[in-house]
Amino acid sequence: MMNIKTLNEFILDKQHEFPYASGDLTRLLNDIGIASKIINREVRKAGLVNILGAAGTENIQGEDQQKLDVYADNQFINAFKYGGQVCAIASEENDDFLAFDNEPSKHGKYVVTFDPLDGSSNIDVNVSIGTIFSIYRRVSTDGPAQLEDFLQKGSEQIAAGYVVYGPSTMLVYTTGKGVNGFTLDPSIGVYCLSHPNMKMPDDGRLYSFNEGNYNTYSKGLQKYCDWVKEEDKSTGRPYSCRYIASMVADIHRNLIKGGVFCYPATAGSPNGKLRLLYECNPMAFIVEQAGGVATTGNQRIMDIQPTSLHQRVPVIMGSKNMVNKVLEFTQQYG
Ligand code: AHM
Ligand code: MG
Repeated sequence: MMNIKTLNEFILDKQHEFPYASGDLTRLLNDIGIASKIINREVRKAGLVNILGAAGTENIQGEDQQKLDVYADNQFINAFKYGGQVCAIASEENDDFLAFDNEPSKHGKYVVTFDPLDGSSNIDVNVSIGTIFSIYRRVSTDGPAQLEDFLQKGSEQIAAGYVVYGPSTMLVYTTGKGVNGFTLDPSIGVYCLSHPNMKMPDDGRLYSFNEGNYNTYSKGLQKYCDWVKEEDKSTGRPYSCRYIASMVADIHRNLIKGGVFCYPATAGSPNGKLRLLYECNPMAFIVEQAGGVATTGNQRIMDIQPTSLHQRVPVIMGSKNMVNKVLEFTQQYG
């Protein structure tokens, strides 16, 4: 037998870590893996859309072409709707949450929030994009799921993860017991454990800010952006700027190499750009589980009490010492 641990085997092996586990979470995580492989197949054809038919038109087989983010959204909704474990979902693509009324899913004990295809500006230019998901236990007791099921703090997450569609496709997830990464072997269509027990370095030399917004940053962040460019041997400065504009890919790289990612409040978006429920909380859970820090600048991301589905929050996350350095500047200069 080859020394390969597949995602399915791994999830099953871990089931015993949860007392009274019924296998529901195991099935749910497996469903997410399958949906992500279907999305991956479409993402890999993205550049062919002009040949096969543009979004909103029919391709040469007479099938409707959907925009990739809508396609990904539908794949996940169907996976959850017919999976049986999830009673309701909320996603970036839908204004309101969606409570399933079919058997057996309407009795599912979980709700899921997700961003089906994040970094959408990168789809058309063949640059990495990602999927982000977050799983909670429903808190309402009967009938269809309620808004309160979704407005739970990030600290209540049962599991979270992301898929990055890069040169290879990787699924990274946590259930609160460390972070593990799986790479899709496209030849056999199986995710294989490639990055066991991922740990974010405490230090790094990469900073991931959209510095085009510099003029609208707070004084403290401007000072930090100036500081990273100074020459200083002892701290390895100047640091390198790395910014893909796909949150998943930026944080994935920083998780492996060490770095700090920031999407702060700007003049145009006083709460930042990124959404708490399906972008910041799941990525914060992963980052913290890997030993990093995720904060708004004033508060731990996962301690925020959400007030609405599509709420935005400023975010600074990454290597512990790098985030703390940013906070030194924001605390000193505001
Ligand atoms: P999207 O949900 O519309 O794709 O936007 C989210 C993305 C993040 O992946 C990324 O971190 C950010 O937007 C980049 O924004 P900007 O182009 O303003 O730097
Ligand atoms: Mg998004």
